[in-house]
Amino acid sequence: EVIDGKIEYEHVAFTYPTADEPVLTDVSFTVNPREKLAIIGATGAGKTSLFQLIPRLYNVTKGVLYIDQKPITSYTLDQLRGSIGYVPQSPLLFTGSIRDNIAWGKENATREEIIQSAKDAQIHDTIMDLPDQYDTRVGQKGVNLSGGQKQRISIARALIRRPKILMLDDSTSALDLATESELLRAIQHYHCTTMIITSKISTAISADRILLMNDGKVLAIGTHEELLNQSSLYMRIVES
Ligand code: DGT
Ligand code: MG
Repeated sequence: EVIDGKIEYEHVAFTYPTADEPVLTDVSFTVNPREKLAIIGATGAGKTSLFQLIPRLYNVTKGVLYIDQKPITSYTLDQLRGSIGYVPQSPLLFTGSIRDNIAWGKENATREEIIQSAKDAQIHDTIMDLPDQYDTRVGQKGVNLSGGQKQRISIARALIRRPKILMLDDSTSALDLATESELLRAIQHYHCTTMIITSKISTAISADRILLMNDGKVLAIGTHEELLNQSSLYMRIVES
C-alpha cells in the first residue's frame, strides 16, 4: 500500500512499445510526500508519457521508478491504482448517471461523499442545474457535457477515493482562473502528493515547485525564482 506518496524517478527512460525512438530519456527527479509539483513544457515534450508510468499504464523501459522508496513493480496494480487519483488529459465517462460516474471505483460511496467530491471539483453547481441533477445520464442519449465539465467529473471521481497521489493532466485548462484557484484550494485539504500538468504559468507558480520538460528530458526543476535564474527557456515562457 502507498502510505506517504513519495515519488522518485531515477534515470528513467521510456519508449512506447510500438515506437522506435524513446519519448523520455534519463529522467531523474523526486516529488516529496504531499508536495505539489507542476509540470510544464511544449506540446509533445513527454508530459503525459511521464504521468502514465505512475499508475503503470506503461512500464519504465530503463531506470527505476520508486514510490515510497520501493520500486513501483513491487506493488500490485490494485495497490497502486487504489492509491492514485489519475485524471487523464481526455477523460472518459461511461453511459450512466453522473452519480455512478463519480462513484466509479468506490461503489460504496455515500451520497455525502459524492456531493463533497463534486463540490471540491467545482462541478456540484453545474450538476444541480441539470434536469435530473446527480441522476442525469451522460454518454449515449444522455446530456452533452463540455470537455471542462467532463474533466471536473473525472476530478471528482479521483478525489472520492482519497488518493495519496493525485495526478491532473491539464485538467484545469477549461476553468476560469477564479474557479481553478477554488479547486486547487479544495485539493489542499486532501493532503496528497499532487502532480499537475498545466499550460498556465499562473497555475505552475502556485505549486511548490515547477518541473520544465523539453524533448523528453527534465530541463529544470525548482521554485519559480530558482527557475528564473536557471533557465532561459523558463524566462521566455514567463515573459510570453
Ligand atoms: P501535450 O499533451 O500535447 O502538451 O504533449 P505531452 O507533453 O503530453 O506529450 P506526450 O507525452 O503525449 O507525447 C510525447 C511524444 O510521445 C510525442 O512525440 C508523441 C508520442 N506519443 C504519445 N503517446 C503515444 C502513444 O500512445 N504511442 C506512441 N507510439 N507514441 C506516443
Ligand atoms: Mg499531454
